[in-house]
Amino acid sequence: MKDIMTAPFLGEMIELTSQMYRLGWDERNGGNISMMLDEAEVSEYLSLDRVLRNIPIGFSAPTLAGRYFLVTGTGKYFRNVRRDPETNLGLFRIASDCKTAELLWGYRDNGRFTSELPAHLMSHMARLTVDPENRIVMHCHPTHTLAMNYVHPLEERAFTHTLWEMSTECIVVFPEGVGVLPWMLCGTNRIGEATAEKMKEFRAVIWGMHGVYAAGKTPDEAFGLVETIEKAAEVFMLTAHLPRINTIRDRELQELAEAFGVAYRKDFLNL
Ligand code: 2HA
Ligand code: ZN
Repeated sequence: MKDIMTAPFLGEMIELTSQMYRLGWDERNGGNISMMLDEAEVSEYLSLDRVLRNIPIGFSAPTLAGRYFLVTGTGKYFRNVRRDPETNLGLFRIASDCKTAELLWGYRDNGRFTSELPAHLMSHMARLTVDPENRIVMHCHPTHTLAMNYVHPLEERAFTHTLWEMSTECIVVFPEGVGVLPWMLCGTNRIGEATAEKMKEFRAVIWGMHGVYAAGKTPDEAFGLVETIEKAAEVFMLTAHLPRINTIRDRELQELAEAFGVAYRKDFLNL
């Protein structure tokens, strides 16, 4: 058995949490990440029949039975993950009852997974129906995206359109737009269900006045989505109070999307 501290998936999780913390996206215990792993890669580092603890997940995840997840811990700070991954992260398998997490490694201080597990696992289930290769769901509180929530209508079409206008790469990076949810109580199955519903259509979902969820096949895809949204939101916040004398026009956004061959939300443009 190889040492789990050398596992590429663990290294990737440490990089993600450290970089997100440094970018100011995850103050204190803000944010959470779930990474779906293949049984074959987990079995190189852990004995699959050595379950440390069973933890109820509080809902049923029927299509995830037997799937493995590396997930940040509840109340844990992203900034501490590198120093002590075994306390701040956990690796578990969803049991055959679909309602229990079988902990194989981590949460060493008797901790448990993020309070946002419903939104994570429900989002994984939703993304897998539209993209069988989806592996990552991440949640964070990027500063400018959050700021924009207070001064811009929380409406999918308008929010997406503004982001697209703020930087040329936006429509290419998220041609399907961004989903938007109103403010809702976090940590509940209800916000999990609402997020998952949006995740069938969008890889990025704004949680009104809270933060963003993003999904992807790889950490780069999910991270890149948040980065691009946050950059556009920053440009918006830097310019929102100034007279706008230039913009990328809708026919130019269309030209871009067509030149890059992406399936974009035509109905989000005024053509
Ligand atoms: O606790 O970000 O949404 C971490 C959070 C909750
Ligand atoms: Zn949050």
